[in-house]
Amino acid sequence: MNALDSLKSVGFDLAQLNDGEIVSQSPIDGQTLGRVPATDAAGVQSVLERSVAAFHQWRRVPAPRRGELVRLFGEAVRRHKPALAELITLEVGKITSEAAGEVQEVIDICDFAVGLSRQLYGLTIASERPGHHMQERWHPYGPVGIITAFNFPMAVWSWNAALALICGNSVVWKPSEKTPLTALALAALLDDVARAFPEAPANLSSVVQGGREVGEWLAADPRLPLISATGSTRMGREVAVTVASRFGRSLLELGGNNAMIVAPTANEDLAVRAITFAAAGTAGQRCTTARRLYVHSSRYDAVVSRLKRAYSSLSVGDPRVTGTLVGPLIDASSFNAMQAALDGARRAGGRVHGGERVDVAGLAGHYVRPAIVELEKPCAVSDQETFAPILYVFRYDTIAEAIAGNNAVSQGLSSSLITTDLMEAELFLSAEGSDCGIANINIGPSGAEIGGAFGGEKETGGGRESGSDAWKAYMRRQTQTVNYSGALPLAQGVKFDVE
Ligand code: UN1
Repeated sequence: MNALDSLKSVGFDLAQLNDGEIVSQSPIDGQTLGRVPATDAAGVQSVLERSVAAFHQWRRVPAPRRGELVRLFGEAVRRHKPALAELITLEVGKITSEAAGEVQEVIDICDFAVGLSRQLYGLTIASERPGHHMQERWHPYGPVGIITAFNFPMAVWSWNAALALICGNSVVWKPSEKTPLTALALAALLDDVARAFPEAPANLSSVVQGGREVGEWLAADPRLPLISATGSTRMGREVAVTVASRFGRSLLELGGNNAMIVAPTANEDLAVRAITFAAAGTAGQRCTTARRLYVHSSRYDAVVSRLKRAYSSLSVGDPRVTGTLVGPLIDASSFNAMQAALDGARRAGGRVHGGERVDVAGLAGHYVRPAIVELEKPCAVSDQETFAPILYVFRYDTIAEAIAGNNAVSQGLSSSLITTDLMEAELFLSAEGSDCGIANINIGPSGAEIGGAFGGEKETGGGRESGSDAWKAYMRRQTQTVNYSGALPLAQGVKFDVE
């Protein structure tokens, strides 16, 4: 199947792909998959107007009915899973299994949101005044702006959209300009389901396409009380300031620089597999990718030499081919950024293994051998996130030193410790341990399930999406006090007697 067949099979009108400034190019071979028009300022204005109107209707629909819409959408995604996964592979270059895994995340969050649609619980609170009761209620919040990155072109939108919809909000999506087609395909499926759903208003979900300026228009517009943005720390910093300046709420999921620690008691087979998937999988293009590795001195030589062996046997190439584990980087600038980081590491004294271009017969994409870089100590490039498969490896002697290393970067998304020592594991998970939003034992930092809250601290932005109580970000909380006493006792014992 090609991209157009995938789009057609989910009911997308191909006439929309004729022309436009945004060109979807497959990282597999550089081939143009389609072109879509960028939404201009007037277009964004009218989308927002219609999205507000949709919100005003949708907030009146009972939450479990809103959940039913999301259930039907999840069913549609299930039916079209292979075509959607194929489109992710074509537009982002993920291997087939990982692309299918991403679509599965969409299905999983829909299931989660359906259950949640009957569990938007508030609290009842004991009032200090006789004949009064207090309660908290959660109300729909408004149209939600969702800005997503290229690397999870379906899952991250769905984490936001599935929750936003059951919470009674409309959604406006600005996908990455590198992945306009996956967005259109998924949005077309939701539109189909919504059209057949009696209570769903038109324009419940909209897509606006374009580059940075489109994101800026969304961030600046007070009609979007919540902006959920996933991407670089640079982008998040701008969005956060713009949204804060109008007292909007932002939910940010920005860069990660995730570390793994291999402790003296680690199971070596498990460690090598976990590291290789976390660092080289998805061609190093997950927010949760392992980018730094701390190995205990007693295990360093064995672990690093096994890792080098594992890396040299990784099959790099066409992600559509069975057996390929590492597909292409998204584009030339990503390849250049990777080479620049490796040069920086060499200048800092790092020993680089791998990282070179891999020629894949007949394919003009940017394929690389994932790199391992042995460093004596952290340096400028290992302190920053380069969105490519580079793993910086350090030696450590005490767990305190490894935890300090884990925490010594400005990002705080995910972290992991490979150990069979209970004390160390508990220390890592304690208040003195990892400072990240996600901390794992005996699995890598990537590949989180949707049931937990997803996000991180520090320059990762502090937002939490997906599972747990992340839904609260998509609603407004109202504290309500009802007086059924007939008298008017004031709180704090205040007297204010009026004749
Ligand atoms: C991302 O890279 O933006 O935990 C999301 C993971 C995936 C999601 C990553 N479930 O690796």
